[in-house]
Amino acid sequence: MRTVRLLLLFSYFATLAGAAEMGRGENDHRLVRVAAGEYALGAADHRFNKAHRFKTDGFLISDTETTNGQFAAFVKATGYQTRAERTGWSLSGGEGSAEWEWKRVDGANWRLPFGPDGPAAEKLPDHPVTQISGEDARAYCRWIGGRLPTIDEWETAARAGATTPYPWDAEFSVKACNIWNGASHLKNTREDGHVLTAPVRSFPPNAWGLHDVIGNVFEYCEGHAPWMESSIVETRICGRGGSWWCSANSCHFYNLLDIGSMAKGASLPNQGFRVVFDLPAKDASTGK
Ligand SMILES: [Ca+2]
Ligand SMILES: [Ca+2]
Repeated sequence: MRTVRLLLLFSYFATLAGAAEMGRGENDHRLVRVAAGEYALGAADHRFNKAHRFKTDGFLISDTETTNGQFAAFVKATGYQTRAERTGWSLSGGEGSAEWEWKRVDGANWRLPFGPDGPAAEKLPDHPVTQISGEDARAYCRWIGGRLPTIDEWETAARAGATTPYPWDAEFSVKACNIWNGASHLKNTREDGHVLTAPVRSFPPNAWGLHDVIGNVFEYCEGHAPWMESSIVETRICGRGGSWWCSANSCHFYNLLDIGSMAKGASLPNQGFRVVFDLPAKDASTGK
């Protein structure tokens, strides 16, 4: 069934022209096609993500972070249990926390990202799924026939042709994405309208139709950040774009340049992912 539906999807894309077009994929993922080509990434003045060119044969990428509803469908179909469910706890935190304060919360997992006293994912099907480890995200991607984006694929799709630090401009805009508003995590000033995660597509998309590449949840990516020592490559997984938890005075990675990382077995309430699908060989060779 999945093969047939994906073939139909690819046929649909083959009739379209342009750098990025939208189609519908498995499990209600709306997919943006990134055309084959060479893209300018990084910046000359960035400490780690230097200006460089990235060549791709093209790929499809979901227009939003994977949602609670989509992850629930995966769990229903497979019986999958996340690492946090197996261990019985995860790290969590929110308003009222000290900077960088993640506490062990018993019972916190993707169903209850802040533990039994917090909001339930079941009631928030259009919010991004969180409290999943890098391995949990990879398991979802394998199930659906896709994979996580690489660091450079993510930046290509997130930039959508922009050469600025943000998809919309060179300057940050508080109304353009969901990050942490306020001088500290003791109090959120709520300027962007969301304290924790926001429903996907709450903010305007980038030029190719991707929502929330900046903010909402960090997005797992494959590959090694330039600053990663070989000794930690096997134990960590990269994340990009910042999240609802990121503020100007703490984790300021809500931009197109910075590359974060975390222990690949860990999970947090601000970490999620989007899915990439490779194009069939014939499409990749022609770029159509
Ligand atoms: Ca916010
Ligand atoms: Ca995001």
